[in-house]
Amino acid sequence: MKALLIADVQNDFCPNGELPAPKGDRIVSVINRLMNHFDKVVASKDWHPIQTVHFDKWPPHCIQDTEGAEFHPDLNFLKIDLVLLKGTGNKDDGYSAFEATNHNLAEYLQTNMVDAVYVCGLTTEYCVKQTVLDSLKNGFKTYVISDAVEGIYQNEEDVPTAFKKMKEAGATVITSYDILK
Ligand code: VGL
Repeated sequence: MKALLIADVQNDFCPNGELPAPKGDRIVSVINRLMNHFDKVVASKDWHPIQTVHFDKWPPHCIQDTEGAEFHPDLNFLKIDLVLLKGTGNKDDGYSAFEATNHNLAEYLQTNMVDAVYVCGLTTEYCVKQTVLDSLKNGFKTYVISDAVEGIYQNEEDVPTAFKKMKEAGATVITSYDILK
């Protein structure tokens, strides 16, 4: 079974949000088209309390129950089977969807006989990268959909470096075309 794992396609990571990927909203229509091609679709949300050590490093973003923490309004959330909340404590960064506190993602995937995980979403250098690395550690065949992710680009080289690390760890980089064709 194949799962699409959508990382953090939330308002605060999109243009006009508190911690935007400059082109974050570009990937929403791509992701919507991909959803029908998978047995399971899971989506993570960064879901922070107002006070957290995470905000020592970052401007406050994706605060629980705020507009900024909602999915981008165009994301087809009706197709999402499971929503994972991460970064929910005040002492964790929660970059990886496998650190979700409301569900055990690895267990959910195993229970549903998923052997291949396809990761897309925001942001390439943080949540996407960390989720891909954890997916590999959990033994899943792991793909990154390169035109369905976007970065924050604090530093120009962070995105290429993230792709390099994911590949070195064993991830396969593909495009949405490889799935939709
Ligand atoms: C993220 C930067 C800061 C992410 C979270 O989920 O990708 N990026 N906090």
